[in-house]
Amino acid sequence: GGPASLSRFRGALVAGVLGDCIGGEFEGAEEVPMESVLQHLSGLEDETKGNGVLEYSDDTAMTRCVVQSLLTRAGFDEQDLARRFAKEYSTSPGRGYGNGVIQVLKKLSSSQLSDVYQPARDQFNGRGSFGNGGAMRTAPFALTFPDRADVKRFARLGAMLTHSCSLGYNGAILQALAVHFSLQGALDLPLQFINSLIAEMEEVEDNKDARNDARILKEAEKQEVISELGNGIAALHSVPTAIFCVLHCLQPREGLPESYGGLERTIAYSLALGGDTDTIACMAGAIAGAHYGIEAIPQSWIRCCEGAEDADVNAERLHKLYHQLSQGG
Ligand code: R7I
Ligand code: MG
Ligand code: MG
Repeated sequence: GGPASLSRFRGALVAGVLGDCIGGEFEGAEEVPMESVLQHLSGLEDETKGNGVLEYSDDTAMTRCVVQSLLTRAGFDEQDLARRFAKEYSTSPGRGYGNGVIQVLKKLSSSQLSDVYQPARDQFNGRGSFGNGGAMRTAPFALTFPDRADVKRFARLGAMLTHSCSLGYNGAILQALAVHFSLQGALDLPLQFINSLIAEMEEVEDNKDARNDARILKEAEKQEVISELGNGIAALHSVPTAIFCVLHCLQPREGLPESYGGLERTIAYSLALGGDTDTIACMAGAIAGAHYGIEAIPQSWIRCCEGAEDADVNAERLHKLYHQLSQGG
């Protein structure tokens, strides 16, 4: 499809869900042989096996909140979104949320909260979380707002409800911009795609907070964050990885079945990296889905994943909203 076509919207939202559901199998694994990935994926196609449904995790649960909030409010409303996050967590607390963010979600449930951004600011001794939880749920902002300045502004605010460290919310901006550019067809010229992202992020990160927080992460790494968590739970260590997966898999790659198209390659490759596989595959899936469109997604995969059909329906609604907003100016 052309820029911002319905197929791209559907591809982005559905492939994000698939990445999460399919990637959950390997989350936290240190090394994942490609053979295991391909086995897992071919199991999805074998319907006689009756795999049942692969459940989605916090990545999709929170993305769904963002989608519902944007659709219901026809734009960004931090109170509404905060309420939805809190409600979703209290209804289904077992979706694999990060350890820190649970505190925020509990505080967001409190009715006498005057500033919805405050609980996020109190995280990690007042520095805020640098986790990738803001980035994992950010694609809907790119699928709602045609204007790039709006994508950046609302991706940032949406992430700040749980992630007030600049590494956390800037990761969300980067991921949203990647979906935004992919939706316009920018991955047809990969080098230009990367340069656009770098140019945008240089502007976003040109301030004291961003420079300061980058140092904090280096410090935290020394304090064994990485060895404790495995790679990838920091936004800084997963959003660029997700973008890399998409770029790397634009072409056929050795070790991956020739029958695979680019979207299948992207998901497979994301899983084989190990670490935060559900989140990296979710983010890579959203970017790749915006590029390849819904036709590139195997039906058998869609059938296996909880929430994939819903995502498809919601993609159509976002598509409508996006084009309404772009006409309204
Ligand atoms: O970022 P977040 O929502 O977690 C998302 C991840 C994804 O992989 C999901 O699929 C799910 O598995 O979780 O949750 P946070 O709790 O804000 O951050 C995740 C983890 O990063 C925390 O539990 C901490 O271990 C670590 N972390 C920090 N550690 C030290 N100092 C995040 N920020 C800090 C920090 O400032
Ligand atoms: Mg998860
Ligand atoms: Mg994860």
